[in-house]
Amino acid sequence: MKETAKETSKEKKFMDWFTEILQTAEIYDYRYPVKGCGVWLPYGFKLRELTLKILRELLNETGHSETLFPLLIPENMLQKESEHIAKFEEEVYWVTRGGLNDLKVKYALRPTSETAIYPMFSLWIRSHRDLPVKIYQVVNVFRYETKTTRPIIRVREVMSFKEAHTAHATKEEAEKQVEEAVQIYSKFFDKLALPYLILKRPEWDKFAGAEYSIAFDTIMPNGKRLQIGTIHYLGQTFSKPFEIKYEDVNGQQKYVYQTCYGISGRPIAALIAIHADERGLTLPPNIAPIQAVIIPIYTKENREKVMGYCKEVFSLLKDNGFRVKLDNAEDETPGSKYYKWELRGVPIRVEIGEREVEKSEVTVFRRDKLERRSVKRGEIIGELKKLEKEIHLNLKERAWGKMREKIRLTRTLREVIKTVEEGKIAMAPWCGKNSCIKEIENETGFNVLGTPLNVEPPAENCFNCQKEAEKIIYIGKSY
Ligand code: P5A
Ligand code: ZN
Repeated sequence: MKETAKETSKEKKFMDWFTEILQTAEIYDYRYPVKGCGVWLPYGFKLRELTLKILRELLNETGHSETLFPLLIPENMLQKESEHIAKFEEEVYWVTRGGLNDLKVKYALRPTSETAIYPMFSLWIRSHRDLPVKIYQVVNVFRYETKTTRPIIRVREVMSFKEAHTAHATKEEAEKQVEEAVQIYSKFFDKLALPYLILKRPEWDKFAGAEYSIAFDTIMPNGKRLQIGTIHYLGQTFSKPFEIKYEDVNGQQKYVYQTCYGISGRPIAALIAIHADERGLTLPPNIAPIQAVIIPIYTKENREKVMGYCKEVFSLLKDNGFRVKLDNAEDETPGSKYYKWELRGVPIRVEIGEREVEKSEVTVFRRDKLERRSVKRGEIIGELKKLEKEIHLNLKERAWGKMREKIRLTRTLREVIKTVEEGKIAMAPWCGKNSCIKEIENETGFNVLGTPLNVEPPAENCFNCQKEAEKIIYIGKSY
């Protein structure tokens, strides 16, 4: 479907801004000479690492074990499950040569790791006592994306792909695992102060090989949906071709039930775009590489006195577990330092000059609300800890508010189209029949995003066929 010129230029403007800010804030440089590949810069790497740490903790504390599988997948393994290969075929990179020799068996660069992990599951799982298996890995995956590539959002080498894979004795246990994954991912996105919709994807948008897929979607500032995580119930789709069997308590051989779920770098793209303002990024304190930056303001005469005090405050913050930086660069004005760290999203700035030293206090500036206030020296730690919580809460509430503003309840197809064309996401009562909405994607170029879980049927008629509605459906533009 063709986008109108106006929409294209709006999208281009947003992407230009996004690409530019990633670079100037020293997060990610998209100028690498391979399409769809970019470089995580030191500051961005730290942000990525802190984000990863949160997810690792959530997975570890719920009984997932970290593993590491090879990058290469032999062709016959990748092809073992027919639906899976049918969808991934056009996105796979192949290794066909080793040095000077043509390889007898081609190797795929993993586009995801089901077909790397499940042959090993079939060796490891023998008895009901081996179950459940809950593992995850953090790896690079390669997808020869045919849609327009975008920095971090749609790349061909997905870095830090966090994928979990589980195996269970029964369908019930596997579906319980899906629920646990929904809880884990909800907590994860809450910690990034990201708003989300949890939607069951329509039949035609399921993961390759899944019985059903549940996705976390957020809405970018330009109104487009960005999928930031997915959870798939696989049933026995893979366990049968891969022969992943166990002996139950009665000595019978049974196929396991499986789930898998994954998150890429997209949440970082989302939190950068969603929390940003005209001055640049605003990072939630729990993942900010620098949580507080101290800026000394001095003249030739009082330099030593001010710097001495700054160093004391620096040590105080450091000793109390803050990720703190004292910006003591000589050749920059305080103003240009403010500008630099605001752009990079440092949530708290501590300004120290003659006045602060004399009064034994500091001036604290919060990045999210752009507000300043004085804090007594003896109260710095308590106040800054409190402030971090306030900033997190404010960012989270502001972002949820902005997302809600972008969703509109619509009752007719005309309203749906109007809403989405205005750059919003439409929410509509729907009869629940795929045949009713199947053509909408082709006719409008919009995406059917899915239905929310556990929502009562609305007492209204389907926006399209006017029959009784059974579900709510979300429709919008998407990355
Ligand atoms: C779940 C983990 C899977 O691959 N296998 C293992 C399952 N699901 S998925 O939906 O295909 O991908 C998981 C998440 O990765 C993000 N993603 C991408 N991010 C950036 N660039 C890409 N090219 C890309 N492709 C997928 C999506 O956010 C998805 O939720
Ligand atoms: Zn209908």
